[in-house]
Amino acid sequence: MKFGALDGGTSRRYHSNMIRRSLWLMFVAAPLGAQQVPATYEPVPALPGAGRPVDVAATAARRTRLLERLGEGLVLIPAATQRNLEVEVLQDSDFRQDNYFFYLTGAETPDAWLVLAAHRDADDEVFLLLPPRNPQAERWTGRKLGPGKTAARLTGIDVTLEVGSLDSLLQQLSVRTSGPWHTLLAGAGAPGQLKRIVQWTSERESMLNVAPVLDSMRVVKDSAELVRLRRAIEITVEAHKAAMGAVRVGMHEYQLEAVIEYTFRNLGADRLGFPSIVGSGPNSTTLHYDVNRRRMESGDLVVADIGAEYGQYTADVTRTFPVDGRFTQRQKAIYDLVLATQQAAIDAVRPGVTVGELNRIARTYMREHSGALCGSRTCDEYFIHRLSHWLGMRVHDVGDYSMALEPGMVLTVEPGIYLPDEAIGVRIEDDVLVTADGHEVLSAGAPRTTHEIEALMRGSDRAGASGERL
Ligand SMILES: [Mn+2]
Repeated sequence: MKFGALDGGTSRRYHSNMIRRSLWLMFVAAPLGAQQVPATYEPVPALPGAGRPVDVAATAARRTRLLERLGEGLVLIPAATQRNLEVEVLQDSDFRQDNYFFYLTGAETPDAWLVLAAHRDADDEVFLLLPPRNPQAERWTGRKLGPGKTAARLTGIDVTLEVGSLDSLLQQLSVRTSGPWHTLLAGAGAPGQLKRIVQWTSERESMLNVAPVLDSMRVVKDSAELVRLRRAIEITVEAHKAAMGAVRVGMHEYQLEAVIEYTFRNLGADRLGFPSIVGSGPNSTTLHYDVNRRRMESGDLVVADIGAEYGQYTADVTRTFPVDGRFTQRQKAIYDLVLATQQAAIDAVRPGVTVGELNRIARTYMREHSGALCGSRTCDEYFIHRLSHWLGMRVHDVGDYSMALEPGMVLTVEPGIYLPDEAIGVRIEDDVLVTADGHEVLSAGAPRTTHEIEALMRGSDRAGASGERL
């Protein structure tokens, strides 16, 4: 597999390179320009894509496509900014790159800028501006990607500059570039970046928001994106199997959450795509319940709506299973209606169909097959959320929901029925890739029918099962 584990010799080799490099630096007394990189510099595996190779042909193709769409003009994309752990008292210390910046560069460097210039009669230009490396700071933060040959090689962007030269670069480009300037007018997080953008905006006749164009590109995933998304989903599927195998009467929801998130991390997920929802009994009917503190009882259903993030892409898969390993007749009847509804919608996924049509197909199916299951009303009245959302670098990914499906789009299909009076909530969610002639269910590895779920749970040595076993 392309993104396999890094070979074991990496760290030692890195270490000896560090020593060699330090010695080399001692002999070169002349100050190194920030753009010069010692010839012995070798890439650290953690750069720039968290230890994973970046498909530089794919990121280059995305930049080219963007510039073709725009025709002429300038594009400024700021990276996410490094947060201050001491001041902001963060729960999670890790840096996460801005999705747009990552989409176009594959680089995880904070406080960087990407500048693209589309010319009508000349070749397009691409500039990556990076903070200069600071050996003192790197003793604390670890190796960063500074401007230079390594950055050029790892990102596929030939011209790398220091961030300090951003204003002068823009000044030069404004002379020889016609057409409007584009940037991310919403969501450019850092106050400093925002201030600069506002300043440039006031100096420009037109400053357009590039997000809608990028969003329309991001909604169709290329093959490099799908490699990462598939891995995120694979990891999430494993976590569901682990959760079904581990759940016991008397366990707390947070213990099941721990099994899930242990599995994520153990299989190389970078972080959670969103807070894990582990809702048992009455909590199974709360759509975004993520307190996860209840003790699970015999007869409960538990809804686990979870997603690992891998290489900036997140999965989103939901399974509902009985805490004691067996669905009651009533639970099975509700479950089977949700399952058949989901199948009806999945069967309809193919190019040309819209998300709105899928939603109608699902609701109609559920209504027509409700019988007396939900009392005097039909069950679709208890299906209180939407059927689908786009999936990608965000769990509710960018993209226009009125678009007809195209190959490469990835959406969730997730009907549910929630009956608070009976403490029964059932949601089944899968991640579906639109293909040229239909679809592929990327999360198909997670047990989905009551039969498959009960079989897995039976096989997980439940003799004398109790929470004390954990
Ligand atoms: Mn979802």
